[in-house]
Amino acid sequence: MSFQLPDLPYAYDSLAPYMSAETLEFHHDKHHQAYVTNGNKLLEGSGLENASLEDVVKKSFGTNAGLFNNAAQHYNHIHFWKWMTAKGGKGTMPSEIASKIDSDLGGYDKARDDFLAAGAGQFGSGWAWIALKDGKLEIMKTPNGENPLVHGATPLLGVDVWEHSYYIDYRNARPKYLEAWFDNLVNWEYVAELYSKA
Ligand code: MN3
Repeated sequence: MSFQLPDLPYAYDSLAPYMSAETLEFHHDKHHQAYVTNGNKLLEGSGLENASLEDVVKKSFGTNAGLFNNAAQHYNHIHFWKWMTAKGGKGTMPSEIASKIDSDLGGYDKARDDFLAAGAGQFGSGWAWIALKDGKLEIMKTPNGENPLVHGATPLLGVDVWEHSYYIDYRNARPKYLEAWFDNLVNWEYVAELYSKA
């Protein structure tokens, strides 16, 4: 099954001022599109043409770096667009995921601190995550396109800390981007939906 670029689930200008239309135009139309285009070229002849995207990610990890990088970034970005919403943030968090964060991550404030620290502390390009592993939430960080799937975990929330995600709006100030993102854009209803399916 070939990869396809999904439409953004909102207008390009709807996440401003926290993420500009210009950032989303480059990030979605150019960067994500490139992962789709290159991933489809590398999928051909890989033996994984009929696998699900999750299986392509897991099976290419450590065996086919080119395909893995593009397929994993395709997977990460499909969710990244849905992990954001114009009316996001703590106020929209469903109670089930709130109590799971309380019991596993020491509450919202500590989870926020640890998630922001993971994002700021990821050297170079990568992602910070809240993932479910063995029934428990964990904060993780990964380099480049790597994600929790290849570490036996299910990603529930992830933030892109590649410079293309914040350089237009925040220049080099990655921590400012992370704070604005976490406090204003996180779509906790989508996190809760992924948790209920995990
Ligand atoms: Mn990106």
